Amino acid sequence: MAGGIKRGALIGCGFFSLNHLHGWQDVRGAQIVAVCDLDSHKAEAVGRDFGVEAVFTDAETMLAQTNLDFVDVATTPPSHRALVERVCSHGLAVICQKPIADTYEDAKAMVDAARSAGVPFLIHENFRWQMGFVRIKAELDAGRIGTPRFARLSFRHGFDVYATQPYLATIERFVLMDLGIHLYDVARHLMGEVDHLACETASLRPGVAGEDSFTSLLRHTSGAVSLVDCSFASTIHPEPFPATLAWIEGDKGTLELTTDLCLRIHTADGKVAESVDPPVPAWGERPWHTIQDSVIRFQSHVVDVLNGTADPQPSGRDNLNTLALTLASYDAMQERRMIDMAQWQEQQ
Ligand code: NAD
Ligand code: 89V
Repeated sequence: MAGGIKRGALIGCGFFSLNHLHGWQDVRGAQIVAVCDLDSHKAEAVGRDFGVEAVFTDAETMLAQTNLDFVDVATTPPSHRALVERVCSHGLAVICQKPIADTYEDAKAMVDAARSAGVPFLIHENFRWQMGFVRIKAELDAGRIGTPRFARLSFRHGFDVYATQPYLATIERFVLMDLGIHLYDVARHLMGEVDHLACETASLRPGVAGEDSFTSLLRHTSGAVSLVDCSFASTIHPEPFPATLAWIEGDKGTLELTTDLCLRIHTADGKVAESVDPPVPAWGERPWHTIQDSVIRFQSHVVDVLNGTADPQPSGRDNLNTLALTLASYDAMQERRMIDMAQWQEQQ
């Protein structure tokens, strides 16, 4: 696959897929040459709007009839395993949106299918690709604050996410699977793997079936501790959605990411600050622009992986550990206990 324009297909032409498609148009080295959705109206509309002539309503037909290098799965989790396994059976690289799957069993099967097929398997998990977290990771790796020993990741808002993602109001397992999974990936990415986890959830907004807030405590294998909290039912002005507040303390300083997209670096030399508010893509809009910018960054990374010049960030295999934290959080809440993550994963 080295070099040349990578030919891709997108499966799932719904709300967020438009960001994928715009992102692929911005990325050098890849082109979407086919789209597929069970809903022919959605597939045809996306084909028309993005100039993709090959439009399908059945994934297998598309895979059989189209010369591809990779497939970008942008559907919701119930379809992820079947689609990823099917793409792997065609020997194609595959990217799958988060959550990778609703169960650990399905996720492990997906990872096994990609390994057996010998194909790259990435998860479209873009929070770690947001400008603020890219900068924080760089400062941590450079030792700017020494050894990290405490972190707080907080995502609290009152934005109407249900207008564009109505399914979020109907799923029994909601905010941990939708947003907690992002924050747990960032926590692992910045602070390392997790030894033990505790979690409390709450359902705050009437009419939302699942939990819409949670508070978690993570003990990392390094000995560091993270607090991860989230609410989709908060009243905050100005509305901070979709910004994550981050606070990371090391033995030599502190990294602070504010909800108005400023990175502050506190050390013995004082405090320096920089904006990590990315430009709004020509096709984008506030407040989604930080996520839209991260889509471009992530998809540019995918091309590097397809060209063999980068390792997947994150891979499906790596994302198993993020899914484990997410699913174990429900067990921690139900059983009111700290979860030993090694034991939890052995028992799956
Ligand atoms: P959506 O329901 O708007 O779109 C999903 C589309 O997939 C639908 O049009 C549906 O018809 C299609 N589909 C389902 N099964 C299919 C199959 N087997 N073959 C072909 N098409 C199929 O959902 P959405 O809001 O776009 O979310 C999609 C995924 O993206 C979710 O997993 C969500 O968590 C994720 N998401 C990620 C981000 C982010 O990256 N930050 C943001 C929003 C949503
Ligand atoms: O980014 C996402 O996964 C979106 C939202 C920001 C609403 O959680 O679903």
